[in-house]
Amino acid sequence: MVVTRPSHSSMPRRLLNHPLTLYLIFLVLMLLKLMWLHHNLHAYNITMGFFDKVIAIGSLLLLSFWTWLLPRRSMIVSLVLLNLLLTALIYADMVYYRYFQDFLTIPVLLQARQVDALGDSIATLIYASDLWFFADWLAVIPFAAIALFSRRYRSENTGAYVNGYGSYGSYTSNDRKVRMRRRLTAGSVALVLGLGLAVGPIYFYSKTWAKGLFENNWWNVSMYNVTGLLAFHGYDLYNYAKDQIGSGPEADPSDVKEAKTFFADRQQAFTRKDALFGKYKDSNVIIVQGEAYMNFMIGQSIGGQEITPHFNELMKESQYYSHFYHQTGQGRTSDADFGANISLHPLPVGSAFVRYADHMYDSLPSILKDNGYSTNVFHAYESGFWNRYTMYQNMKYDKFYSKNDYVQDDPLGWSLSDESFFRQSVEKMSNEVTEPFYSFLITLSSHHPYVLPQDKQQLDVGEFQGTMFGNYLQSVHYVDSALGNMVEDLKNRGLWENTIFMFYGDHDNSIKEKAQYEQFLGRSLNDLDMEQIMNEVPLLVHLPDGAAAGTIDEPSGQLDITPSVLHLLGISDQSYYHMGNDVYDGSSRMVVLRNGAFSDGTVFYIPSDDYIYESATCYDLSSRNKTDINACRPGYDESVKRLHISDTVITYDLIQQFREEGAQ
Ligand code: GP9
Ligand code: MN
Repeated sequence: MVVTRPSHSSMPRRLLNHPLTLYLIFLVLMLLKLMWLHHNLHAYNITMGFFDKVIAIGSLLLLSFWTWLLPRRSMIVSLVLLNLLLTALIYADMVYYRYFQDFLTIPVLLQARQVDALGDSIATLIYASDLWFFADWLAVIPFAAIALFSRRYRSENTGAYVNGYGSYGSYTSNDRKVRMRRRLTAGSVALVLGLGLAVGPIYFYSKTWAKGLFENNWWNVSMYNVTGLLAFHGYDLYNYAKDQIGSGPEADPSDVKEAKTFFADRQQAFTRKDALFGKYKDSNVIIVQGEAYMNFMIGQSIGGQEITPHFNELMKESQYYSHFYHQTGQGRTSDADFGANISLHPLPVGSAFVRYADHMYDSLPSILKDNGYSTNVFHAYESGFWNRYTMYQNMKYDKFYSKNDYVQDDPLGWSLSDESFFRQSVEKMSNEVTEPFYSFLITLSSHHPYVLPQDKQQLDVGEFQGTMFGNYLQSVHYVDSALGNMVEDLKNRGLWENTIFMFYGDHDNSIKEKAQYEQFLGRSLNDLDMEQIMNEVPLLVHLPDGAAAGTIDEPSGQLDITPSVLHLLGISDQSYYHMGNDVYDGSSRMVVLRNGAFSDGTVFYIPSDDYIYESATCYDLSSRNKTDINACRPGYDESVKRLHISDTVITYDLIQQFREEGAQ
C-alpha cells in the first residue's frame, strides 16, 4: 500500500518538530550558555571572538552529530540529555572557576580534596541569577517527556504513523531507506562541519600564535583561550585516557637501570659528617622564592643608593651563596619551585607541575610533614596558575594560601603587593599554623615588565630611568624593602630565632641586552660573565643563631635546597630520590643547568645553540678564559647523564616504581 505523508499538524508545529529546528535550538542554547560562562569568567585579556564562537559551534557539532543517526524520538531525548549534561558541566566549570580561576579537569575531579575545598565557600559561589542558566529546562524537559511518551513519536519509532484522521498506516521499507539515508547524510554533514569548524581553527592557532601550546601548556585558562571550553575538556579527556589505557608508555629498561644505579651510588656516598647535621632539628623553616630576583645586583648601588639594602644587611649574619644557579626551563616559576622542593631537574619541555602533577616525588613538604611539621605554601595569585593547586596536594602541603585567602588591600601588578603578601602570610603563620612549620612563599611584585606605581618607586635609577632595566632595579628595590619588613615582623612575633630562613631568586629577568649590564656594572662582560649573570640568583640562608655566616663561593643550585634543609634538620636524605647536592656534607659539587650548561667550580661549560659538544665553550674559572673543550668532557658526560636520568624518573614515574619494587 502506498501512503502519502500525514498532515495532522499545523505548519508552525511541523516546523518546530522538524529535526533541523530541534537541532538548531540545541546548538543555539548551548552556544548561549558557553557565551554566558565566558562572560562570567571576567578573564583578563581573553575575549570570545567570532572564531571562538565558530570553534564552540564546531565542538557542539562534534559532540552531537551522532544524534542525527537516531530515530526522531531518540534524537530528541538524546539532545535533551546532552543539554542537561553540558549545562551541568558548564555550570560546574563556572562555579569552580569563581573559586579557583581554573577549569575542572579529570585529575582534579579525582582529587576529591580540591573540590572539597570549595566546602563552606560553595554558598558564596552560587548566585540567584544563575537560575537563568537552567531556564530552558522548563521547556526542554517537558518537551522530552512528550517525545518519550506521546503516541505520535512512539509510533514513528515502531515504523507506524498516525495519519490525519487518527488511523494508523505503516512506512514501506523504501520509506525507511530514504529516512535512513537522510539521517546518515545529515549526521555526516554535522560531523564534517564540526571537524572543520572546531579542529581547523585550533590547528591553525597551534601552528601560529599559540605555537607549542599543546606540548607546553602552563595554564588551563590559556588552553581554554585557544580551544574553548568543550575542546578543552575533550583534550583533557584524551590526555587522561592516553595515560590510563594499557600500561602507558614504558621507559627503556637501560634507562631505568641507569637511574637505579645513580640513586644506589648516591645512597652509598651519603655522609653526614658536618657539625651542622641536625643542629637545627625541629626549627621552623621559611623559604621565600623571589620573582626574577637575580644575583648581579646584590651588593650593588646606583647613585650611591644600595639596590638591596635589606638583603645586604641580612647577609652579614647569614650564609650567602654567591654562585647559586637557577636550574629552570620553560616552566619558569614552577620549575624553580620544582627544583627547590623536589630536587629533580625541571623538564626540557613544559612544566613538570603541569605535565606530571600526579607522579610520585619526595618533596620537601611531604618529608617534613612525615616529620611532624605543618606545611603551607603561600602565593597571592590564581591557584590554578602553573597547576599549583593540584601539584601542591601531591606535594602534601596542608594548605595552599592563594589569592582568595588574602585581603586585596594593596593591589600591585598581577595581584597583591609583596609587602601586603608578606604581612598577611606572616600573620597566617603566627595565627593559623602550628609549630614547627615549613612555609614556602612565592613573591610576585617584581614580575616582568616591572612597572611599579609612582608611590612605590623609591630608587633613583638615574640613566636607566624609563627603561625596563631601570624598572627592574626599581622593583627589586621595592621587594627588598618588603623583605626587610617581613624580617622585622618575624622578629616582633618571636618567629625569627627558631626559624631557618632562606631567600632565593626563581629565574632571570628576561632582559638580555648585554650593554645594559655593562653600563650598570661599569665593566665589559664576556660570554662567561653573561652566562653567569643570567643564570645566577642569590641564595641567602639565615640560621636561627646567625651561625656559619659568610660568603660561599662554590657553585650550588636550586636542586640543592631540599637535601641541605634536611641536613640542617637532621633528617637523613639517604632513602630519597633527590638529585641535588647537600651543600653541608663537605663533598665537591657540580651544578647542572637545564640548558645543558654546568659548573663544578673549576670549569664552566656553555653549550652551543646546536647542542653539539665540540661547538660548545669550556671556561677555566680561575683565569675566566676559554680553555680546551676537553677539560669539560667528564663534566659534560655527567651532566647529560643527570638530565637524562631526571627526565626519565619524572616522565615514567620511576619513584613510584622503585618504591613498589622495594616494598616487594
Ligand atoms: C604567577 C607567577 C609568575 O603565579 O608564578 O610566573 P612566571 O611568569 O614567572 O613563571
Ligand atoms: Mn617567576
